[in-house]
Amino acid sequence: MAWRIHNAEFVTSAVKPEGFPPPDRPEVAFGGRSNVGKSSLINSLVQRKKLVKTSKRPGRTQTINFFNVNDALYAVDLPGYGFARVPDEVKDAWGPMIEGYLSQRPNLRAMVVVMDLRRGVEEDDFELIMAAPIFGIQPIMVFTKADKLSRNKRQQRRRELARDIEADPGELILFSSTEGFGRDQLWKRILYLCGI
Ligand SMILES: Nc1nc2c(ncn2[C@@H]2O[C@H](COP(=O)(O)OP(=O)(O)OP(=O)(O)O)[C@@H](O)[C@H]2O)c(=O)[nH]1
Ligand SMILES: [Mg+2]
Repeated sequence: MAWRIHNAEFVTSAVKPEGFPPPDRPEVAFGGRSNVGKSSLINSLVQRKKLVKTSKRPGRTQTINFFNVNDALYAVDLPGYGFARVPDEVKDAWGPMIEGYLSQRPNLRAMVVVMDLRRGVEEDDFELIMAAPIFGIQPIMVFTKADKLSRNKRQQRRRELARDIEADPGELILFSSTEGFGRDQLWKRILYLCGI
């Protein structure tokens, strides 16, 4: 596709609106459960293996991290939710931090809700999907780690999930950060919502 990544760099990390960069370009955020693969997904999108720190242990990303992509948009890596082993103070800080973010970013165009294809849409995910439009943001549902299922299982899962959320199966984006599939479909959707 025509969109090629010529520049992807870390801009800043913040927990409060005072620390966010000026809202001078369209922005897309990546939310989802802890350890689901949000940071890996961003690396895969920008084709930089180590731009965003990832980890086998849940709770790796604990602040809101802004990345400049092609000087055209910000990609924002959010800390994950829903993992029991994350310390209480981190859990308690999550809600206000995310709400502060969602309500203070006039340039935010899309929220990629990253889910595990095997687990599907869980309660916290559903809440985020429902909350996004309240802040005027379009949710994009992406199911990652799709490489962990066989081709047949993947398509079966696609149909099941589409039925669950009353969507067209073709609308669901199946993704794999390790194998790189789903990338073009996701970029297309992000760029469309960002008006690029
Ligand atoms: N097989 C496979 N593994 C993946 C994929 N995406 C992420 N992983 C692995 O899942 C683990 C978690 O990945 P991260 O990208 O750090 O997850 P995160 O959602 O950013 O996690 P937090 O920052 O803790 O919220 C790492 O061990 C990754 O290598 C994928 O598409 N396929
Ligand atoms: Mg992370």
